Amino acid sequence: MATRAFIFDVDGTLADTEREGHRVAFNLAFRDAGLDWTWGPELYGRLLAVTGGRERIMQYWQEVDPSGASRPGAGTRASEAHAAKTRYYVEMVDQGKIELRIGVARFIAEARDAGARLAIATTTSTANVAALLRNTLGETAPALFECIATGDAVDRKKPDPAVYRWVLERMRLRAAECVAFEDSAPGFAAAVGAGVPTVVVTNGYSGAGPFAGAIAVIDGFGATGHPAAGHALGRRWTGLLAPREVMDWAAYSSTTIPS
Ligand code: XBP
Ligand code: MG
Repeated sequence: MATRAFIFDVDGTLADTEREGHRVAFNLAFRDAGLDWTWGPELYGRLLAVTGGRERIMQYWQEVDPSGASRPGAGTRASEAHAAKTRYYVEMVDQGKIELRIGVARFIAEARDAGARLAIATTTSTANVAALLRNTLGETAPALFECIATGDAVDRKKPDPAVYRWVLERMRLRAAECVAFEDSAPGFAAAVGAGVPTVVVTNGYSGAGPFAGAIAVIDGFGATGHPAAGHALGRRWTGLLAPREVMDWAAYSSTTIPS
């Protein structure tokens, strides 16, 4: 089936937001809340297995102080810390501290030229996505995406496929008519769980997967002077990722990936 749309994850895929963005914002919020917690890069990498910032806070709280985490009011405190974290994160993005990954803007422009419909499926909040898009791709950037599905839109976050199903429903597309771009094991599980053929674009936090069934696992989108590399359809691949090439990969792999 021909690819008609590309669905992008945000955190870790469009931009390396986690280590120097979300993590730093969490720590600032903890300080303000009088919580004696500091999430270093390695600990944060482990906590990324829990998707959603508020959920991540509660998971950590349960680990380090189970009785405190079970006390009345703990949930409200976590929500308040998470809201403060969002304010810090948006401030950092507004200050231009987070850039898109190399080659993302090029790929998006080429995808539009190729006639692909574009969407976003992310765990993070609408506020965070809006800030990132307007500060990197410009004020009109949200209009590039026909559908922006965030963690606020669904009851169950990734690795649950709900956010992808939401996008497919809104766009009236079948899973096999789309290709998703994800950077993490929970994100990959969400996309594949909805039957969407997926390209994994790894970063420092991606780990080894499992990414079984991905149509490609590559380390970036690639730009002139910065070729990406990895595997596609089981073969080594290097270069600048092109939308047409991704569409070809998806067509070729459609016989092996269930949809
Ligand atoms: C990203 C996340 C998010 C961010 C924080 O997952 O798990 O929780 O780390 O966002 P994905 P919030 O890239 O798979 O969508 O604090 O706004 O929840
Ligand atoms: Mg991600």
